[in-house]
Amino acid sequence: MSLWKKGSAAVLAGLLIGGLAPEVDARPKRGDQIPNGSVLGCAACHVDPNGGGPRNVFGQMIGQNFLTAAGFAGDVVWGPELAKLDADGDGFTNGQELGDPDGTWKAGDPAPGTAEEVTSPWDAESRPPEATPTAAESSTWGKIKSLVQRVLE
Ligand SMILES: [Ca+2]
Repeated sequence: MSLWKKGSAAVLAGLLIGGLAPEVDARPKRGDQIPNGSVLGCAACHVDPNGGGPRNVFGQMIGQNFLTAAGFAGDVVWGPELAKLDADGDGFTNGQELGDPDGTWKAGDPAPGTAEEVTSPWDAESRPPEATPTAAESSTWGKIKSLVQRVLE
């Protein structure tokens, strides 16, 4: 192995050990910085469910505007502002999908809602279930009323 190759290998090893490894170790903390983050794991923000690599639309939203600092040292700023946005455009806010519609949950608080109700804020096909219609809404009169409302909108 030439001196150049040895040097390159050493630099590469240094990058892998010193540069990338801490990043991989450090970021799982962010799962504890969004409500029900433990339900979704790294997939909450990353395309790869094991974490690292490209971010999904929710992760991009956080990376662009809701970190305390750039890079892996930054913490997620969860609150009303991020909760009211709809990263995947499915009509449900990030907060509704994560069980904290008002964005009042704080890191360290018990997870809001139930794990079964958590949906993916990066996936427009994953949405909270529609509210079950009441008996009145299911009646013929209720259906007519809802049709009229849709026409008027
Ligand atoms: Ca969704």
